[in-house]
Amino acid sequence: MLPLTPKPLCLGALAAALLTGCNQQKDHAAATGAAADSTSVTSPAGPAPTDTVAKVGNPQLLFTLDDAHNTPDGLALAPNGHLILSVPNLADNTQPAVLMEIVGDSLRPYLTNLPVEPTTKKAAPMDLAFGPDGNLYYAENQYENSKDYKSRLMRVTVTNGKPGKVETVVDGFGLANAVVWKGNTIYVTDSQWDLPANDKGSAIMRFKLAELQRGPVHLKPKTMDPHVLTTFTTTVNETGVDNGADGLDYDSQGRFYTGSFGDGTLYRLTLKPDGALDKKEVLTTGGKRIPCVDGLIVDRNTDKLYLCNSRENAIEIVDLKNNNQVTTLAKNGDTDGTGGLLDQPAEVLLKGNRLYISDFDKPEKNFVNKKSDAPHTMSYIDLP
Ligand SMILES: [Ca+2]
Ligand SMILES: [Ca+2]
Ligand SMILES: [Ca+2]
Repeated sequence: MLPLTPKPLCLGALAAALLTGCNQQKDHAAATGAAADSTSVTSPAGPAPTDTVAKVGNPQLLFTLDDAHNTPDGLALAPNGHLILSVPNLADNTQPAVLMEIVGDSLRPYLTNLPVEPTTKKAAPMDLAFGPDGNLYYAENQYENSKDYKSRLMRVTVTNGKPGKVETVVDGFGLANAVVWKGNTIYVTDSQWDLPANDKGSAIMRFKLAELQRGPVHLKPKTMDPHVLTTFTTTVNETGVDNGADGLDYDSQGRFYTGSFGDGTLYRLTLKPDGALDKKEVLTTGGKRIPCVDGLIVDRNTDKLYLCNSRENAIEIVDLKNNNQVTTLAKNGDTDGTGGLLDQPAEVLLKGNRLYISDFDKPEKNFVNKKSDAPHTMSYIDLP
């Protein structure tokens, strides 16, 4: 893959510049040898980012986004090799949520008219994944807008790489978060699936493609809905966060992994051949205790699990073939994201040897990251 050039020229640029101008600026600069475009702002206002707590690794700047794209989150690899990025704009949701497309080293709009949920009047796309039908599915986090089970699983019909209509395929989630397809089944974490006797609940749900093709599924909140594969309980700590199961992926043996955002517990799930749950284990890790798990991905060539430790502003590697030994790939202090320093990573995606990182930058209490701030950024790390 070609090396990616960070785009400092786009700092603070207007939406129009973000959507159409960054690559042109770069191409122009390259063609003319100009060091900078005179119309661009080259540095953010205010002091340089502090990074006094820790610095491990060397994350690089992938993109700088403008204020209309203030909270990047989910990443999906499309069949054509492009990446799709969700931007729920939860830090400032006066800006409509959108999906964007990463092609090579450029970023462009993909879908800017996502259907809003009728009662919250917001769209809130989180993780996303392409199904075996070639369509794109994304989970919604409406929990920030309503605690009343308004989150959905949505399907974007994709034809020749182009998005078409967007439909609800499942509703009634508390906080739909991560999605992953395995065969003809999509697995979805709900980070706020509470039960009558457990207000610290979360769950993994699963749905067969054929069921989603028959029309919208309506979950039954506060029940063990038949789509629930298994549930979890968050042990609330000094962050006060009770969100549970978050990132989700599976290893080379088909075993699933999820982690709790609120307390950092990592779980391994083994399924029976018929898809029912066989075993649910708490993963014992070596090296360090991870206090918070957001997005994660398993490299099934190596069975190394890469996860976003949102609270500690770090990317951790869990070596599933080596006693779940944890090593920190990258870690920064309280930054604004300038230059690609981590700014509360939420999602990772591996393509080739490049780890793409979304900097969510929307902190909770007692997180290393202290505030949502410009610049809004994506980072990357090229693995050895
Ligand atoms: Ca809850
Ligand atoms: Ca930032
Ligand atoms: Ca920040």
